[in-house]
Amino acid sequence: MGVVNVTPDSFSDGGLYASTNKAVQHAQRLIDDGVDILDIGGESTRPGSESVNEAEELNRVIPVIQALSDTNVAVSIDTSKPEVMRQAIKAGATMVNDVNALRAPGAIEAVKEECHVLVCLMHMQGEPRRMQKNPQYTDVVADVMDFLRQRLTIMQAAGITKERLIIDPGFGFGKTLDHNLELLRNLDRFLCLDVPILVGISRKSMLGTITGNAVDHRRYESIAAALLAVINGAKIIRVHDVKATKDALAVYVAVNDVV
Ligand code: 7PJ
Repeated sequence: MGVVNVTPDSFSDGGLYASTNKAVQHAQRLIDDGVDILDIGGESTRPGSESVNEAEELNRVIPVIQALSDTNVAVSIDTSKPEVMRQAIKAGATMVNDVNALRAPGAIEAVKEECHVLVCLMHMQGEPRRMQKNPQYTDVVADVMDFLRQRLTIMQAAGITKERLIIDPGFGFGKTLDHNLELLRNLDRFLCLDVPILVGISRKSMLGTITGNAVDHRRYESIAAALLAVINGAKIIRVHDVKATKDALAVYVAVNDVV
């Protein structure tokens, strides 16, 4: 899965049209690099970030999804807002990636009748603005597991079948470095939930804490983390550097003769 952020560049006055174009061009580059899923996001969920209103988020992501709807890669919408989910699906998205695990009122209803749409349920403690203030767990693996198990049960009770569901422990979302490492080390324990595991660690601050590198210089540590996640059971890896990650994982696939 390749990350496509649609956020206006505050340093240029190109406006929305320019940011749409830039995002589509970036997506095209990821397609050339061999991406399987494009994850389109119009609201930053980085620690400390403020939320974006619905109209603005729609203005950012819908034109990009429309422009990508006739390519042959899957399009995922990274949002927590039900109306954004609905319109993104109408525009051609076949996956909803929600860092809030469909907890917003109306979110389950927005996706449940769309039988062809996959849903990624991510664990997050708190909300982006304050989540890194003082994250606490009794046992991070058990706590995240309980949350995801509960969400999976709620989804299936609402009529969203298991084949449509994906889980994600949510690296960096209300977690210290130790919490993140504990989750990565024990990722295989989530296999018992019997749905594919998605992992997003690419360029995250947990990697910067380990290496001391700034966000735009975390390629090698991102690839190492991606490889560890795959070895420990992840099926989908959300990354910025698609080509580099694919090349690294090709060695793993060759050695293990898996697909
Ligand atoms: C994730 C995400 C992640 C899923 C972001 C960033 C923060 N969606 N969206 N998993 N992270 N499913 O990329 O630094 O880890 S935004």
